[in-house]
Amino acid sequence: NDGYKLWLQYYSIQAPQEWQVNFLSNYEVIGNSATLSIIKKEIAYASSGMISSHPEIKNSIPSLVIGKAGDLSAKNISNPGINSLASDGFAIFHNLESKQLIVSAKTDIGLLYGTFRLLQHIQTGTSIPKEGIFESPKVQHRVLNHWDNLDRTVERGYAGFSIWNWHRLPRHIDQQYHDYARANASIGINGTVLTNVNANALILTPEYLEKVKALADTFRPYGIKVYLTARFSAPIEIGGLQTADPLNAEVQAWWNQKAEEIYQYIPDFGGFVVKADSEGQPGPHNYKRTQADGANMMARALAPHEGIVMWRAFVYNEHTPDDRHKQAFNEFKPLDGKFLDNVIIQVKNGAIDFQPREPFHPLFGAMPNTPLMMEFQITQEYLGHDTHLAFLAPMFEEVLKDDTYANGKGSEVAKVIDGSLHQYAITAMAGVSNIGTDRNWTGHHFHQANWFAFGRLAWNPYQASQEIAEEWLKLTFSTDATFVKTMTDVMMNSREMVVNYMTPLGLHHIMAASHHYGPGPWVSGGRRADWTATYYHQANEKGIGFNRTYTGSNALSQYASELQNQWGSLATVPEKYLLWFHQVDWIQPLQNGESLWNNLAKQYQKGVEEARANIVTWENMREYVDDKRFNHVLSFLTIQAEEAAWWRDACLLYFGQFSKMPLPAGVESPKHSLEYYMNFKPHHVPGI
Ligand code: BDP
Repeated sequence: NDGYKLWLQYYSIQAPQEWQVNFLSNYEVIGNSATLSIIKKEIAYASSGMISSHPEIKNSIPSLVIGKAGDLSAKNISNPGINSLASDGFAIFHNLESKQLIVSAKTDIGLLYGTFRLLQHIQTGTSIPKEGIFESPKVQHRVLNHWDNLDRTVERGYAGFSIWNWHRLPRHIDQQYHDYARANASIGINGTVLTNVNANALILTPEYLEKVKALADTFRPYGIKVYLTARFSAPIEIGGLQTADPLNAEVQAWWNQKAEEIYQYIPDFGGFVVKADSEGQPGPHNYKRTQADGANMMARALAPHEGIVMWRAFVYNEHTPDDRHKQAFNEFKPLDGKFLDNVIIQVKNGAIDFQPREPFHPLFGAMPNTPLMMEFQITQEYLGHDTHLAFLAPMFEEVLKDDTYANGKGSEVAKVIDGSLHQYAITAMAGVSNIGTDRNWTGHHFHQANWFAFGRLAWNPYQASQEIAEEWLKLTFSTDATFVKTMTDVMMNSREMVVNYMTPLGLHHIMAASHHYGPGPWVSGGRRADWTATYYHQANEKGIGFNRTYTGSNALSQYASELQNQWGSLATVPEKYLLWFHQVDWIQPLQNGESLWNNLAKQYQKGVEEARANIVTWENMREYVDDKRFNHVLSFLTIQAEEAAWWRDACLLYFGQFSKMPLPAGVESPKHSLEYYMNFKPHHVPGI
C-alpha cells in the first residue's frame, strides 16, 4: 500500500454487519449524468473492496436508494428535511414505509457528497442514526490554493512537483486529475485555485486557458470549480498596456475583456485570487490606489459572469515602520464596506505568517461590512515541512473557536467565517495545499489527514478535530479500537509537540531564513528586518519576547477590549501567547513558580521527549498497518525526533547566551556548540 488511495481505501471489512453488506449489494441510483456515473462507479468500487469476500444479500427491492428529491417523489419517497438543504447539502435517512435507506439531495453534487458520506459510515462501521443525517455545508466556497508555478515547482511544496502537467495539457488528461477531484469531492471541497499567489500572467493567455479549460472540464462532474491567481500587472505583461492602474479606463476594459474570454473557455469559472502589494508583488499601491480600487476593478469584470474575487489581506511591506503584525489591519479596516459584493477578503489565520501557533488575525470581527474568509496553510512551511508529523486540525480549531468579542462574548472566528456573525452574503475557506507528485500525495502519510481535516472544517468549521482524527484513521488504516485510540492521541498532541520543540510560550518566526526549515533564532540583518528572527524574539540580557502592549507596538489595540485586558497583562495572558505579546525577564516566575528560562528550556525538552515517544508508540502499531506505510512513517518519525533535538539545542544555546542561566535539571546538554548550529546548512532542504 503506497498510500495513493488516501482515505478512500475501501479495505475489506473483516466481519461486516448485515447493513454494511446489504447497502453495498442492493442499491439503486436513479438517473443519468456525469456525476451520477461517478456515484455508480464509486459504490461499485467501494463494494468490491469492502465486502467482496462476503456473500451478497439478495433482496427483492433495493435496500439503498440514491436519488434527487424530484426523482424520489415518483417513487413516493419524500422527506421534509430535504427542503431545507442547501443546493449542495445532502440527506441520508431511513424510509420507514419501504424499509430502505435513502440518500437524497437537491442536486447531483449533493448526492455525490451524500454517497461519499455513506460510504465512510460503512467503512468505519458507524451506522446511520435513526433520525438520519441532514447536512448542508456551512461555508459556500471550500477551496484549495495551490502555490504551483507553471514550471511545476511548488512554492512551499514538499511532496514533489506540481500535479498539473501543463506541457501535456490539454491533450492528455492524467488519471490523477480524476483521482484528485474525487478525493476533494469526498470531503466536500468545491474549488481549486490552480496557480501560485505569486502569479505568472501567462496563465491568463489563450495558450494556458485551453489547458485550464481541460482541467475545469475534468473537475466539473465532481463539483469542483477552477479559479486562477491574477497578476495585477497582467495588462502590462500580456496586454501590452503601459499601466495597470485600476482607475484607468483601458486597464478596466482589458480586465473586462479578459473575463469575457475566460468565461468562453470555462462558463463556470470561479474567479480570481489576488496577492497584491506584498512581498514584491505589484498592486494598487504602485498607482497610489487602495486595495478596494484594485479588488473592485476585477470584481466588476467578473460580476456579469457570477465570478468572485478573493483578495488577500496579506499586505505588508518593509517601508512601513510599524510592527508587521499591524499592517494588514491598518490597510483593510478603513476600507470596510468599500468593496463590491462579489469580493471577499482572504485573511490568514494569524497576523504574521502561518506560525506553529498564532493568536487569530485581528481583522476577524473587525470588518462587519466586508466578507472575510479564512486562509489556512495545509502545507507545513513553518512546521517541519513534510517530515514532521503535525496534525493541523487542532490548530485550525483553536483559531476557529477563538472569541473575537466583535458582538460581545460568543463571537467566535467560526461565526465570522460561516457568515453568521455579520450576515455575510459570501463565505469561503481556503487551504494552501500540501499536495504534490509524491506517490502518496503529501510526503508524510499522516499529512493526508491535514488535507482531509481542511475539507471537513471547511464544510463545518465547528467540527471537533478529535472526531476528524478518529474518522481519518479508521478510513485510512484500521478501525481497531486500540489503534484508533492510540494514534488519535498521537495526532491530537502532535502540533503542540511541534510548538514545544520549535516555538514554545509564544515565540514565533525563529526558523532558518527563507526555507524556514530548522532553527534560526540568530537570523538577523539582510534585506528586511521583518524577515529576521531577531525582529520577532527581541532577546537580550534582560529577557525575551515582542512587546505588543501599549508600551510596545500596541498591536494588541487591534483586538477587542476584552482581549486587550486579558492578553495585555502578564498576570492573565495565556502562557501560550506570553512572548507573542510581552517582553519578559528571564527570571520572571511563571504560573508554576519557576523562571521563564526554566520553563522555556523544559518546554523544548518536552517536545523532544514527545517526538521520541512517538517512535515507540508507532512501533507498537506494526500489527495494524501494512509494512510499506508503516516503515515510511517510522522513518519520518525518526527524522522528526532527531530534528526536535536539533531545534532544542540550537535555540537553548542561542537564548542561553542572553539569559546566562544554567539548563534546569532534566534538560539534556546540547550535542554541539552554538557555532556548529549556526554554521549548519542543510543543503538538501527544498527551497534553500
Ligand atoms: C509566506 C511564504 C511565501 C508566500 C507568502 C504568501 O513564505 O512563500 O508567497 O507567504 O502567502 O508564508 O503570499
